[in-house]
Amino acid sequence: MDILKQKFAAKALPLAQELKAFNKESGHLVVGEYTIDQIIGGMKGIKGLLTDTSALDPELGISFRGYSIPELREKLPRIPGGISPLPEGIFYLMLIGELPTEEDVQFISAEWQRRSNVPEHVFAMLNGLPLDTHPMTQFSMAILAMQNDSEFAAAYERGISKDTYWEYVYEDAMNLIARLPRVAAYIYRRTFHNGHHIEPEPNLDWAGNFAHMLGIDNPSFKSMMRLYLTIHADHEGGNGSAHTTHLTGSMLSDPYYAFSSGINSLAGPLHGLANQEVIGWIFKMQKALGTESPTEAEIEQYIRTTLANKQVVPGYGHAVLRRTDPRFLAQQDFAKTYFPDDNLCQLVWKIYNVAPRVLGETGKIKNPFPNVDAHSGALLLHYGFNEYTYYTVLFGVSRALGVMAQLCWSRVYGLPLERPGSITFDALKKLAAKINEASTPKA
Ligand code: HAX
Repeated sequence: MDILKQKFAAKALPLAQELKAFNKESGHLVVGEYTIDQIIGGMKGIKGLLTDTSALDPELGISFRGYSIPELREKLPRIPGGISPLPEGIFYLMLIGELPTEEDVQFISAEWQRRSNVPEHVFAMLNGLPLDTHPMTQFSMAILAMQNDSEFAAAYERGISKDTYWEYVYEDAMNLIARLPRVAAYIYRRTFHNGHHIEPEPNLDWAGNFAHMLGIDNPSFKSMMRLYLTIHADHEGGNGSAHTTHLTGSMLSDPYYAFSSGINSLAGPLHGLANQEVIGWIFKMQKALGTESPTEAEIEQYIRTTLANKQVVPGYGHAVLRRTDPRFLAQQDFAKTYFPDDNLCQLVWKIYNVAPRVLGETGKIKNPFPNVDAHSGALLLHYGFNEYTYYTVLFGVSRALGVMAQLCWSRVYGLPLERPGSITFDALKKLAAKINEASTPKA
């Protein structure tokens, strides 16, 4: 058993016992109530999932094991002389529940390098796909194509005790995360660079090696990628990609199946694909207005046109957040520090000056502030990374860190399959009538 796995076992096994005892003692306590609007409106606000890796506060934003993004930018280990945290560190924090040391992240970097070999058949499968296959489709298919390597599926087939599920899920999670940069870079190079692939560099960290294989071997880009892959890693358990991964995994589908389905959820324009949509929307706005640097008045007009056409302004709004996303602010801070004069970043900040007021005036958009996706494309474009239909794959590579750490916890906790109940419209109407009748004073 590797050292990280030993630490995880030492931390998680006693907590799994504690959770069982806690549920026995406190399982009957009522946590909250929900409304018909929540049933119809996507269960928002109903606390129905157990997730330890991160927590989301509507006002404060995401915290990972209690640490905010600004704290993590300061406290997580970096490469020597580096300016951004290493994603290895956030994975350690989510898995173990404590801040890692330099040695902890070095161990994970080395371990992911060791496990990073991608089977040839995955590349052959990708090469068989038309070049216009969306990068997210390619990504999801490549993850699924690795499923035949699942140690969990093989062990389950042999017959294993429930108590050991987590051990195999851990191995799959580590192998899967280790392979993703190679797979994702391969998709990028085959789709946009005539299949001129770049060999991995074994001495680099996970994000640095990914940047290298993408073909943007620039130290500042590598720093940006380390930050990018850290801040997109997790957003508590209820978001589309985390929830889908959890749900699929709860059926004891192995981590490859589970993560591939999570990626399919991330590919939706209301979720991760919004990072591609934002840049598409900005380019359309620049074209429609005939300028690369529209004024705030022109931006306002374009937002109003978007709304009048019954389309969303991508990068704005959130199902939980009610303030500017700290992940947006971290990216803005990076750009303001390292390339304050970048034209597109300045345009993103100008939109931020205008959009919250205009969206707020509609009276129906619950959160008129920007989310993570409003900024990320502008950072990438700064480095000439302009193939924006690829951007959601970057998000997906990062999201693996959170959902795989959580999957390890779900199996060690022995969480059962997720299976909420549903209700018909007819039954809901009858229920509402009964509640209304009971609350109407008798004449
Ligand atoms: N532009 C226009 N209309 C918006 C809007 C926006 N940015 N955000 C919300 N609305 C609309 C909704 O479509 C909804 O309209 P209807 O009542 O006509 O159906 C109404 O305002 C109320 O929505 P809400 O309760 O405020 O928001 P939801 O929880 O239903 O949806 C979304 C949250 C993020 C999906 C939504 O804000 C949206 O569509 N934003 C644009 C797409 C986007 O940026 N998605 C990425 C979100 C972050 C993420 O997951 N990243 O991966």
